[in-house]
Amino acid sequence: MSVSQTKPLLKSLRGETQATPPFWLMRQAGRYLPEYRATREQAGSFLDLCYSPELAEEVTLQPLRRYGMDAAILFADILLIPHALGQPLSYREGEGPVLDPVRSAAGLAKFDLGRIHDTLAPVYETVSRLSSSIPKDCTLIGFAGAPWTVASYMVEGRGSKDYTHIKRWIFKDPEGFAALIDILVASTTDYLLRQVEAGAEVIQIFDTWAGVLPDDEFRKWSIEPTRRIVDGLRARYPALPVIGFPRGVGANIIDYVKETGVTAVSLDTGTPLAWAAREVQSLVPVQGNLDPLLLVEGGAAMERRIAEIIATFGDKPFIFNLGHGITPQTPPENVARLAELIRGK
Ligand code: 1CP
Repeated sequence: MSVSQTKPLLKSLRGETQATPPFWLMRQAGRYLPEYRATREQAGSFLDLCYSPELAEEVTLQPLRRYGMDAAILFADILLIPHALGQPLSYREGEGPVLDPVRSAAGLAKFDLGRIHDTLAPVYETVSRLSSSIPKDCTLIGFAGAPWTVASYMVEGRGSKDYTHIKRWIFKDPEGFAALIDILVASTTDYLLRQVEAGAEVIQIFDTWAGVLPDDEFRKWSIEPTRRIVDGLRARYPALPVIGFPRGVGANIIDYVKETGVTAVSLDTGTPLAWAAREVQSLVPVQGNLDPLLLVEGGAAMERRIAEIIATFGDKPFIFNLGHGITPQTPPENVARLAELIRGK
């Protein structure tokens, strides 16, 4: 049997139940690690870090050296696509990403689909380096944001609390907004195909802000664009495992799983465990869903919840993860404890 068929993460994604579930953590590389902060400083800006294959490879490997996760996730960001399309982007200390907002169909003309790979080439180089430098049982995950979530930053110009501009656009001018989604479906599909060509073994699609959509708009702006991307990937790579993360969508996660064609789904913090085991894990392998703030807090409360999550999902195909990304204030020793508990040590 080849190594790739025995990797624990790939086994779960193929539908195998394992005594010890594989684990990785969303945003596992990042500011909670001192060695990340050092490399980030060396790189200069955050974008410079994303576009420096050597340094992006290094920060991807950092959490693996400490905790031996079962997956490495490419170090990049979901906003590289708007950047590569030509939308000015910067990351400001303490403020997160800032973009020149686009708020009408007329603003889309400046986006140039033909040239995105000139900008994104260093990301493919990072993937290619990682595919030979990660440990042999570790699985390499490539990723992108789902069109809706990426569009939310492109339209709002930053992280938002109320999503006023993007929501008014879909209500006022759905055809115009669909043109933006079309650009994102095409560019994201291409971007992910190149990551797979370079060595990514699994793709995760982050729809972090899917839960902002009203129920009757969810299919059109989250499910459909994701389905088109999954179809585009499978046309070239029929067996490619794809993990979806439609955050905050409640019971609509069932339609998401049935209609997008994802291989597995990542559950957010609020998803009831027993409900998800019955209604979702009966359809596909699940990943999740420890509250990242419980990882910050640590101690008995964290240990209890980890045990509960494993007890609920562990008897079917399962990947342990957080319910959202790790936060910068996480004590590294709590991550070590989490790894110990999952591995049963
Ligand atoms: O060094 C720094 O100060 C920058 C912080 C940072 C990091 C470490 C940003 C800016 N992006 C990243 C890396 C990143 N982003 C990864 C790869 C690292 C890994 O997982 O180990 C991934 C997968 C992402 C994905 C991402 N970026 C998402 C989806 C996942 C999620 O957490 O919801 C989103 C929404 C973003 C946008 C973004 N980029 C950066 C920040 C601070 C944000 C969030 C802004 C907001 O809260 O709205």
